Amino acid sequence: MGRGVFLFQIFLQILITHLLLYISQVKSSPYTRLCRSKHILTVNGEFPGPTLRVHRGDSVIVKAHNDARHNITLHWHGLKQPRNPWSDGPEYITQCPIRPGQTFTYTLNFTDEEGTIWWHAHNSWARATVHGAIVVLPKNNRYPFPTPHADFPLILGEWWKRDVMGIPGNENITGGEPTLSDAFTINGRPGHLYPCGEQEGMSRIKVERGRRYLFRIINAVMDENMFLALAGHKMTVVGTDGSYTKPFITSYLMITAGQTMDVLVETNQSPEMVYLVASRAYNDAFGAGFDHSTTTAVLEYYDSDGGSNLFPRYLPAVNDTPAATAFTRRLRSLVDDTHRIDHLPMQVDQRLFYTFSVNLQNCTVAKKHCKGPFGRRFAASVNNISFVTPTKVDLLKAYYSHITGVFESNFPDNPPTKFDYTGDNLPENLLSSGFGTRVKVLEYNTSVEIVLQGTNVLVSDNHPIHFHGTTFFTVGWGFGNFDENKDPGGYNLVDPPEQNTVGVPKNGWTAIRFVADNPGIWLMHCHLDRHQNWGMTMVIIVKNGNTPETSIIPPPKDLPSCD
Ligand SMILES: *[C@@H]1O[C@H](CO)[C@@H](O)[C@H](O)[C@H]1NC(C)=O
Ligand SMILES: *[C@@H]1O[C@H](CO)[C@@H](O)[C@H](O)[C@H]1NC(C)=O
Ligand SMILES: *[C@@H]1O[C@H](CO)[C@@H](O)[C@H](O)[C@H]1NC(C)=O
Ligand SMILES: *[C@@H]1O[C@H](CO)[C@@H](O)[C@H](O)[C@H]1NC(C)=O
Ligand SMILES: *[C@@H]1O[C@H](CO)[C@@H](O)[C@H](O)[C@H]1NC(C)=O
Ligand SMILES: *[C@@H]1O[C@H](CO)[C@@H](O)[C@H](O)[C@H]1NC(C)=O
Ligand SMILES: [Cu+2]
Repeated sequence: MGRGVFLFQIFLQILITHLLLYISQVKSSPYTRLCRSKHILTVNGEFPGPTLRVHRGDSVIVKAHNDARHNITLHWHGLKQPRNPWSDGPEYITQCPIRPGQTFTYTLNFTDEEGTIWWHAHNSWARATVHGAIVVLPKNNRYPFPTPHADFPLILGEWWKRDVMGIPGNENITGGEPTLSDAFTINGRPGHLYPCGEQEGMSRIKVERGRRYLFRIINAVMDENMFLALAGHKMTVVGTDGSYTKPFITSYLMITAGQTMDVLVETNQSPEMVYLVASRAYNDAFGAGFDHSTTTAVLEYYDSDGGSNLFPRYLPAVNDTPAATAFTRRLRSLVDDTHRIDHLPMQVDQRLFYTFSVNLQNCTVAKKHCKGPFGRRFAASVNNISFVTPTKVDLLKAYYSHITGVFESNFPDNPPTKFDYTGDNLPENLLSSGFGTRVKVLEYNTSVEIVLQGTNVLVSDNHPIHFHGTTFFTVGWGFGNFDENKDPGGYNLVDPPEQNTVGVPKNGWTAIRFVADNPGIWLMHCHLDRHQNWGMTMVIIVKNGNTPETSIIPPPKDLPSCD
């Protein structure tokens, strides 16, 4: 394929508690899937990329050397990055891209997270292939459950026969939907239900009988929330997004784009069968999902002589919103003598109300650029503002160096127009959004509640909303419009789940709380990349506190410049 070789190289060096040195060599990365070969952007030639294994409390230096022909940045999804927005990664938000030939050093301090988080590229659509797991082990390996025999990442992804780096540009040119992928994948492989899936090999997880394993499930899919089920075995959910949950047993998961789930599995079944992990989209919006595509991987006992494939008894249908919400409802934080949630604000200093809409812009350019519904262009917004990403300088530099004219500090606390957000047949004049680079500024240490309200403006769906720079507690959610008089009475202030990504229910709302104690510039966006590209993004600035210990650290010396 005459598309050139896209390589990307990264050196990992773990300092402080471990003196391990990981040096990885670049390799050319041709991959064949669905009987077609192409070159993809990878870290160290691997797809999915290498797993970063650390203990809570470690500091890690990652030297990211860009040996590709594309710009790149890396984001550490779920890592709080206290006082260090410089290493957060989103392009033109906290840094300019690392250009071909350049190196940038990310510093990762693992302070609060424990469990599974992940890393991915945060520029254009590079994260489709540039992603991997981050395993944060507890100090002294003290888990709040019996120590698992072993653990495995199960990374859900997507595969396109075409070059993914062309997708966002093309989508912007046409104004329509981005090209749908050709397959979902588990650990990089589509599985036996796709053309050529069986010949090209399935992802296989080999287990011993009579053991307890920890599966670290990551939804790295670009554009879908996912259902997942495992044949023959119960799954016990014990964590999500780098925090522990009260254990619960389930036969399926709904994991939104960007989330992680830690799941214990006891290998107590007969080795006479081969057990399948199966995953398909959860997508309840019109035509946006692709329905019948199910990715599979194999769970196989070492003493198995290869019996027949057992498919999970129950995997919810693509539009099964009740199944999605029944699962989500069960997530609760683990609270005991050693796991407290004392950073959950009981009193709130600032209440914000943000609407999340998919919009349509009237066609003001040539018709070939208006391939969305009704001959218009897609957009998406938060409080009716479609975010415009700067291109000449990143927001953090503009903020830190007092460069004016890059952003405005007037992101609205409430939607500019009140309407029946989740009503049917909403009036035409609600369809179009405004554009802008507006940020919300929070004083240091503010206790914040944000109600995330989904709307039915063009179409409603479950939007997986991801916050950088903080975790939050999901204290409530419901269908329809949030009722400020009634709904807070039903909040869970005892054991709400602590998350970095939450699926706002289709035609519903979610209330989250957090303390703004991490100074910096932090992105908040929908983790469905088409919505993010259309503008369903906003930025929060948390101001410095009064002391050096509560302020942003100075920029690293090798910070890339946009010039
Ligand atoms: C990160 O951890 C290292 C090592 O403990 C420390 O020197 C550094 O100050 C930390 N960075 C921040 C921003 O706290
Ligand atoms: C997207 O398209 C619009 C309208 O055609 C254009 O103004 C804008 O510059 C494009 N953005 C990118 C990133 O290509
Ligand atoms: C978009 O076009 C529709 C149909 O022609 C019209 O009713 C509406 O007012 C237009 N909206 C804007 C914001 O111009
Ligand atoms: C959104 O902003 C656009 C452009 O300013 C405006 O035409 C539209 O009425 C606004 N819609 C809502 C719901 O506020
Ligand atoms: C943050 O706010 C809490 C509660 O209001 C207060 O107890 C604490 O001292 C504040 N911390 C700082 C560093 O201002
Ligand atoms: C790569 O980044 C530089 C610096 O911001 C920018 O000027 C250039 O346009 C980018 N290249 C692409 C292909 O986006
Ligand atoms: Cu969305």
